[in-house]
Amino acid sequence: TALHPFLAALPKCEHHMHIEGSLEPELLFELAAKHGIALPSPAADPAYASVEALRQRYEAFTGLDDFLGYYYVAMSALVDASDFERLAMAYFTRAAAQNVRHAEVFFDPQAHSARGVKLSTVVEGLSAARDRAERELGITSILIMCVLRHLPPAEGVALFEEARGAGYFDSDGEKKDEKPPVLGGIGLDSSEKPFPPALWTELYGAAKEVGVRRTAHAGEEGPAQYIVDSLDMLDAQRIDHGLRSVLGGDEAVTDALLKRLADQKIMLTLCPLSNVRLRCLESLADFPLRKLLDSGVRFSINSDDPAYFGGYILENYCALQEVFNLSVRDWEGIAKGAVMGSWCADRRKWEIM
Ligand code: ES4
Ligand code: ZN
Repeated sequence: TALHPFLAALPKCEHHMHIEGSLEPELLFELAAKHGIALPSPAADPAYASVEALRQRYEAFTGLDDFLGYYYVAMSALVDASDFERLAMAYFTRAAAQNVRHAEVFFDPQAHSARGVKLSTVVEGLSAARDRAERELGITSILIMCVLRHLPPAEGVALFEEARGAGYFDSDGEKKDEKPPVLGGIGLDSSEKPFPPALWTELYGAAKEVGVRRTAHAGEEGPAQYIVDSLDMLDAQRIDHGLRSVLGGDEAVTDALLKRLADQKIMLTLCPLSNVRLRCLESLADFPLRKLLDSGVRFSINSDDPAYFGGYILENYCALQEVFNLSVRDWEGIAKGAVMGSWCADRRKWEIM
């Protein structure tokens, strides 16, 4: 697009990307070889025959759960702290090259502990990358620990208590003597539909009680009511995706919800290329960008799982621009909203703008 250089140069913030979702097929095969980990045989699934075959399979996801199958298999190649550091540095390097100045990054500890990889190993690798990225690339970041909603709620609560007990959260009232805290919030991800927000009240109550910031995936495949419930029952301060709040469906729910999101400055972290690849949208033309802009709801545009969905943040910005042909002022407004909705310190926001 004609605006490509402008969109590339725009100082950007990203709030919705899963670091495990930035594992490119090349690094996946390399790390699997390093650790002698067997991926599914090409006889069982031809997608694992080569980097190219895997990439091609990623273009044919039938929905969220189909994608998640590949996502969880691929992360079996992440074993030691240096793997997580490499993974995250690869993302930060690509993000910084696209003028991302601040990134809020999800990770899924339960997908690793299920394979015997400890929370401390994951946190050690990711926080090393976080420190290096700030020093070497000038990109700041916040790590957000996600709980997998397809697992029992009690296991999510136990994970939260483990992280809190280790002093990992940067909330007020935490002990900050030994090592500096490294986690800036919690999130809720994985398979959405049969796992409603009501299951997660204890986890979110515990996080709120100790001042830990809270976001949650809602309204990706699930209904608009899940967004309402994430606000009412979980006191979520941000909504990941939230697509169903703007997409129509039950207008009695969505009209009131949009007004509430705008009034309370709840940010939606949207992921257009993800929505198309996971068939939440038939095509990008159905992405409700105009309605979002007109509604006054704060939102950001993000990559979700860039290695799987056809691009990083700039590819998401550019793909929207090709379809919607927005003005420079529209884009400046979107980028500014993303800065303002970030969880970094106010002084960092002024630096970025
Ligand atoms: C995810 Cl796109 C999406 N939705 C829900 N959970 C996820 N984990 C990684 N990507
Ligand atoms: Zn996501």
